[in-house]
Amino acid sequence: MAEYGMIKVETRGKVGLVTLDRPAALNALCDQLMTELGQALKGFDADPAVGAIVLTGSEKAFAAGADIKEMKDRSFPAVHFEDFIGNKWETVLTIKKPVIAAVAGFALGGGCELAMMCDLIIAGENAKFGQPEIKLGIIPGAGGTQRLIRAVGKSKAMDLILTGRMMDAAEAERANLVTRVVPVESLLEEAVKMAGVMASYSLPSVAMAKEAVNAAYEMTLREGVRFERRLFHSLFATEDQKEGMSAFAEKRKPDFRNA
Ligand code: CO8
Repeated sequence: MAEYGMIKVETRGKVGLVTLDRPAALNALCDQLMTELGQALKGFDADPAVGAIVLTGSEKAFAAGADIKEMKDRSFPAVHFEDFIGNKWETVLTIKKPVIAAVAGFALGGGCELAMMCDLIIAGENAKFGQPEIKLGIIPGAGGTQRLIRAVGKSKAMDLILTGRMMDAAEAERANLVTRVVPVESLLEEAVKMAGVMASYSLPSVAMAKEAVNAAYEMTLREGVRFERRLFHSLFATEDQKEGMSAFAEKRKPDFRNA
């Protein structure tokens, strides 16, 4: 497995695990870290032995945001011309396998945005989410204003983005930003267990289910339902659909081949 400087990469069964590992800066998301993260995610997506991915940080921080020290002297022409954040930050959106964000500690600014780009978030009890960019004289730049409102609604999104305050794990669960909250000690185990369940199914159906749910962000209901129907029909062309339904009828466990 490739060696990285700011992340750790390993597999647990059929689950690919990426751990952000820049403790001295609370996993601030600098250029090198985002480059490495993109490479690792693409590597797992291409690896047939991996069926789902967990992205996590440390107990203290998932990620405390984009690297402020790296950004602070950048000019408007430079960030505009290179489309600062651009593809490098959005690699996670191109991954076909499920990506679970397991968040303990701070998920702030770009860290919260990165978690929201994943397919779902599980939080440790000490998690703190926020979009504090307003305190720096900027606004969220990696989708925060758009994804937070879709997750938590307008009032809470405005509250968080305009005050820059942090929201704890319990509030994030009530607001539907996270699917569930677990003790910090069991966060990784729970996330890997959940990813393992996803990885046990037929990859074409898992990838299409994820694609269809994510499409709801960008389509009208009518378009989305039509899109879902097309994907649903296409799965009848897979061997795994025959296997899954035959196994049910024969009262046995299916043997999915991702085919
Ligand atoms: N960037 C760079 N360094 C950071 C960052 C950061 N975002 N966050 C923490 N660090 C560093 C600190 O500077 C400190 O380094 P050093 O020891 O060398 O001084 C080290 O990490 C530890 O941090 P603290 O001493 O501050 O730790 P505390 O426990 O006292 O406080 C906090 C923790 C509250 C998380 C605090 O560090 C903090 O407020 N951090 C900044 C949070 C923030 O404002 N995040 C938003 C950044 S802007 C952003 O994400 C915009 C995204 C736009 C899209 C992406 C574009 C690329």
